[in-house]
Amino acid sequence: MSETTNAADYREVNFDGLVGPTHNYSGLAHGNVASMSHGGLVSNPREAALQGLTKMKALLDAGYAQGVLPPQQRPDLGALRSLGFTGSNREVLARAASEAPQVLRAVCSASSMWTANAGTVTPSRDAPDGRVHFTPANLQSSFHRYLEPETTGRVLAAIFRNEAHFAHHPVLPATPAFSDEGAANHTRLCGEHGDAGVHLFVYGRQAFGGDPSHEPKRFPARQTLEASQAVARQHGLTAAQTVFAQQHPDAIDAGVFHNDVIAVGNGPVLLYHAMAFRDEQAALDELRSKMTSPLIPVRVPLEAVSLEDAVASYLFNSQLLSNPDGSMTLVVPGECQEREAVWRSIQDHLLAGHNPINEVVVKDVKQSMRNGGGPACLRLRVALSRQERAALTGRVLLTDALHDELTAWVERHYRDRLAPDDLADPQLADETLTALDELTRLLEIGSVYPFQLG
Ligand code: SUG
Repeated sequence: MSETTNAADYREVNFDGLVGPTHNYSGLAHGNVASMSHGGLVSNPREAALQGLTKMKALLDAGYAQGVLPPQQRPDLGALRSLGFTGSNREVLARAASEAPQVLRAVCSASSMWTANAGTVTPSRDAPDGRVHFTPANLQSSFHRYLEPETTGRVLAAIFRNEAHFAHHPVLPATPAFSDEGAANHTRLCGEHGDAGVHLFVYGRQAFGGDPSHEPKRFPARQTLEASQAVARQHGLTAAQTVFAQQHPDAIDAGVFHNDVIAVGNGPVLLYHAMAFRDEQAALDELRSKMTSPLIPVRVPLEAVSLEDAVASYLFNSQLLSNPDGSMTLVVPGECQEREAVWRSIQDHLLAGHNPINEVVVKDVKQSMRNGGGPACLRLRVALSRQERAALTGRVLLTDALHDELTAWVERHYRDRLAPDDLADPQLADETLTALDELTRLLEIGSVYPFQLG
């Protein structure tokens, strides 16, 4: 942090992932109840991208700083070639469709839209060298997401290019012991965004020497303690700045595949479900002992919201945003209105409770929700000082004009219907490349895609 930067100069920027043109439902994510139950449905990529842009615009209009990150190149033809499919692009797609349809679906996934999994970010306020630190997540738990980090790293390095302000670390070894899913399992708690923060890393499993009886039985734990510790080390965070807490294994088995499906923090507030942590009291005690401002826990009990309701509604995958008057706004997905217990809990525990949350805004992100991605999954939070915001490369901070251009771009290029069989259509691959080439020019971020790099 430069000497002229003070706490009030910081703002949290939510960088939402633009939904890519191949958005589809392939049932790829084991342990993600929505993805598993919607596999095979026809998707609407245009509607999905427009729902995302509408959310971004609503938050911009409400006075929040909003950023945007581009989608990835899909189908990932390079991945198909590395798996032995040869010939022209058309031949590669046709062979993959007939010999390995599951693999084809995976290389078409638009999963990079969930930028909460793009990586972990430490604001300059907390880093020893005063720079913002980034580690792209290896996402090694599933093949379709394992394909993301290389381009993610290039995109982050292109936008946060200025070395005086931004530091980029290598992806952790993509092996189960260092399984890393990024900011979805990381929460920074602080007073104001520019105050010193404590970093809560939530893991599902300890790879080396962990007790197997503490692990989930049905679904995989996607984050290891070792991965979280390595990211904290890369970013120069000390023991006094970090808390490592284990996620409750029963929650993972009920479909809570990331901590951000059962808890969300902002400033000093930690909104969480009673089943979020294996040892709730220890996690809270350690947070309290390390934070410099008082922690405000907002606990939703199991009797009020069952794990099934939490997973179906994504109540905890909401965005919790700070307002200038000290109050907070919770941006929840539409599904919260459809579950009576959840909607009642929002009124009784959140709005009527003794905490800064005084507004709830409902947003429709149904296209993403059917794949298990709510409002919070769609954004990567980056707290930036005024100087750091000025040092960004490209047109990535949303304005009315950029919103309108992106909307027109989606309307020009996206299909309004994509069935699993359409993924083999070589025309779709061509359309996508044309759209992405235009997008990098529109965002002024330079060449980030494999097809642009040759
Ligand atoms: O990794 N779904 C994603 C959803 C990620 C949500 N992110 C956060 N909770 N932060 C996943 O499970 C489904 C794709 C498909 O089935 O087609 C998928 O990858």
